[in-house]
Amino acid sequence: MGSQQIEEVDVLLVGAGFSSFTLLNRLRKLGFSVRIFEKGSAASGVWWWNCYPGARVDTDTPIYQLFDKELWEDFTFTERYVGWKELRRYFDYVEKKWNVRDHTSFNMNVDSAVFDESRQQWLVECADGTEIYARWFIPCIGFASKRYTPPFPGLGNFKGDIYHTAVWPQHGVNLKGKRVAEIGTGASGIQVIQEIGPVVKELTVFMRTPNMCLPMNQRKLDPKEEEEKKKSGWYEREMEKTRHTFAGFTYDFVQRNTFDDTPEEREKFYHNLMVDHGGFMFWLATYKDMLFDLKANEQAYNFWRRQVLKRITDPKKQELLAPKVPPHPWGTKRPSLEQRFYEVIDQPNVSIVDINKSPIEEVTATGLKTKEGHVEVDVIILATGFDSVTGSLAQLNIQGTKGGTIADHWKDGTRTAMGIAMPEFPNMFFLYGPQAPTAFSSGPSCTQFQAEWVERTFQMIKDKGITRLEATQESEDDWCKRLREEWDATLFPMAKSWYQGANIPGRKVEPLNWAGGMVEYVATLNRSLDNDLQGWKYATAVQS
Ligand code: N01
Repeated sequence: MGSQQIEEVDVLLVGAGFSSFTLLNRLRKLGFSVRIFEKGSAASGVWWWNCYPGARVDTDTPIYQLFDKELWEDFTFTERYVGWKELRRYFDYVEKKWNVRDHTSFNMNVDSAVFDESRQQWLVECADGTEIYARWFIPCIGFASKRYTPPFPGLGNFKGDIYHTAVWPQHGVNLKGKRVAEIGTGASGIQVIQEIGPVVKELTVFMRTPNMCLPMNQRKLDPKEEEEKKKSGWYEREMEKTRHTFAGFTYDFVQRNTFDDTPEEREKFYHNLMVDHGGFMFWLATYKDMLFDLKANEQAYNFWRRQVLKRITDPKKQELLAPKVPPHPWGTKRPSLEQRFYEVIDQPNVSIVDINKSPIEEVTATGLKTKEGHVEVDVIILATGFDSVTGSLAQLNIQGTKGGTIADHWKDGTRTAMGIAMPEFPNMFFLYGPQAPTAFSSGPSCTQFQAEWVERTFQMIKDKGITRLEATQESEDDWCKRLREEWDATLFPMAKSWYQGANIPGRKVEPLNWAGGMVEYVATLNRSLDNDLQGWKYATAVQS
């Protein structure tokens, strides 16, 4: 195809979820032409792909949405923690209200991008051969778009159905009365187990690490009450709070250490967080030393364990799900929010195979074989997660100015400038990706704050007539150093978690998320603009 026929835009956004929607609205208001390419056939990002039974958010209403009064004034969520179906309705609503569809092409699987020095533009190509030139290229593909399937021997021989939670069939799956094997107890696994346990005939959970789940305390929201809250300014106040906390939630660590309180005070405090409030408060609104000090952490684990044991009757399951000795410090792997998980897994039709003791030796035509024997099943559900955080970007063939791809740039370890850009990849930003607060934050908050920074940057691009903007090597070096220091000060390195890539065999184990908190992250981003693009090199139309 001749270059004259290729469409040109100012900005190409990849992925149709929170990040790209908020950017689209901001950048087109500044006068840039913007286009979204989305791989799926509708918007909603991860909620398009992860439509498995029970999939829902772990952030409370009203902060799991775009922070825009024009939007929340006319849309009221019905639950404290929203499910995937309602999120899809929400994205539909935003699409119409913001006229997103005119700017979006669906079923566009971007698989390569090359920076064309002569034009100072990215040439982006999709799997179907569609090409587009974009001066600015912004992948908004999140941290969980490359699913992970462990190479279980014989998986291809299984004659029943196999489903991965991250590509669940859009038409749903009827599991009633079936014998099901479920592998994985991360957020997806926990949600699936508690949802399907009551309807399947037999459920066998193949578990490697118990999840230290927290009660979600889910509830329906009263529409009238929500309207009142909107009128009273509560929604604005909640959204404002997210700007001042470690993880972009509405709550934060207290300014006390664990042993500042007496045992009785501590018990009462923990109870209030975990049992009365529920959600992530026991993780993110607790004593400020919990994720830094092992002794403090032990106190949290012991309280958590006592609560969980009350809900399980089977002694074997008790020890597997809440062992005396924790597999890692509490909260250093993502705790999942559960609704009735412990009661469901305690049911007689649900069994657990500890695959540390009895690894999956083989998947046969009719089931799974371990040292304990052969389990016959009709369906296998893989809730085995993702090549998280870096996998989304590294799987694309995005080539920088020195010819290497992002995967090449990261061959000795992940490197970014402020978790938003990289040297050698000019005119490219990425949101909700590696080395940002990403997995240590509420997604809509993180993307909102990054998008605000991108908007400010584009205002500067417009004002100065910038045609090329690239992070400096010093900026990347500095960020990697700071990122490592923040990480090493915490207990996170002690868990074999996807936070540091340890879930993928052979992958380098390294910090993939910024553990220094949202406030410092946003301040760092803003400092670079306040100091006249410190950490960036740029060219203007006249120079280029
Ligand atoms: O993935 P995971 P996920 N053999 O990686 C196990 C977001 N999310 O899809 O812990 C056997 O957490 C693995 O075991 P182990 C959210 O941020 C949010 O559940 O490594 N098992 C683990 O149990 C979330 O945290 C929601 O020992 C193997 C499981 O598979 C993130 O996405 C809902 C194995 C994978 O868990 C990822 O969640 C869903 C093997 N070879 C997802 N390899 C919300 O609620 C892996 N496992 C918002």
